Amino acid sequence: MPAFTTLLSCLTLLSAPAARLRRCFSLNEPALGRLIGCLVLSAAGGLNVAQADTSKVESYLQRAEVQSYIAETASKTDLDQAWLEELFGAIGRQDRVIERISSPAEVVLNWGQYRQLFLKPKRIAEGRQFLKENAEILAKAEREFGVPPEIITAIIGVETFYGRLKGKDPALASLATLAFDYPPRSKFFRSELTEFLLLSKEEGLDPLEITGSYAAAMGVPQFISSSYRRYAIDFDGDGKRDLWQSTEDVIGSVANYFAEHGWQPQGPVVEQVFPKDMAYRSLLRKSLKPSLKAAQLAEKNIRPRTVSKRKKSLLELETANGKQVWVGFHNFYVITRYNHSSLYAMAVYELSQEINKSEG
Ligand SMILES: [Ca+2]
Repeated sequence: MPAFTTLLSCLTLLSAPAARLRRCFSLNEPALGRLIGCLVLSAAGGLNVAQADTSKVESYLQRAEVQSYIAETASKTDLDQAWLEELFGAIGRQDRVIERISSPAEVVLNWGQYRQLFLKPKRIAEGRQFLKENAEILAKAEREFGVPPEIITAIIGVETFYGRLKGKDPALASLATLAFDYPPRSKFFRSELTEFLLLSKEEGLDPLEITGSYAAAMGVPQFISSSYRRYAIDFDGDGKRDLWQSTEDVIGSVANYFAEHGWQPQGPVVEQVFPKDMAYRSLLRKSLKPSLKAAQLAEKNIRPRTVSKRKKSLLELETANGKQVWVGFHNFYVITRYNHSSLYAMAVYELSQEINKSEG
């Protein structure tokens, strides 16, 4: 039932995996656009997602550019040429990855729709559970990195539904496909491919066994390879950084990621404001980076209750009931370092607030 499989994967896409949605936004490829693509595929008889294209395609080792990549990588790093040849001989192009990264952006979700996807009762309830079960580790992470338990939990909840949906695409083949068969982002993915190979060697992992999102975001917190190498930590002290199995490593690594990106302990995140007129609109900026001083906001009659000396940003979010206006503080910007989207940061923040409330 290939069509059914495809449809199922589409429905899963809508109901849960932030990992995929996240990629939708960070790679400028809205979820609904992809959903529509999926539905068109399934209506047409589709392709079997579960058994994607490995049998008929040529291996990457047969390609001249891959051979030069291997030679170059073996000379620039301490990765062994024969090992690389063996790996690339075992993998081929993943058409599904190309389809997913290049499907057209037909519909963009507004804040109201995006919020609905992530602020469901189940995700909130499981977040409270996660917070309770991991209270000690989360407290330790807060002591060491200054990042509150509910923010770490919300990231994990939005990314993979607390580790349940970590992605099933073969990471090496996906990265090779994006590096060698997707020219618009080949530079970035070639670099990630090398990072991935180095990571596998450093952590003693079999590159052919590792799975992740189609863009090879991996483990419970969905770190891409370069982030894994740079920011993952061994928080349970067993000598390995394991973002698949060790909840302690996952919590410590997310906290470390935030600390390294400048999270301000006890700092404000975001506050809704209620302007009386539209004058604020001249302060809206494309960039996520905070650039506004309190005086500039006050000039347009925006006076958040939260006092912060650091620069702020102003957000205008669409919902079914009209526009909302929010002031984003420095920590809001830090959340967007995890995924470059203000909607993502809003979802993480609101989920963190919800799971922090006591039940009932
Ligand atoms: Ca560990």
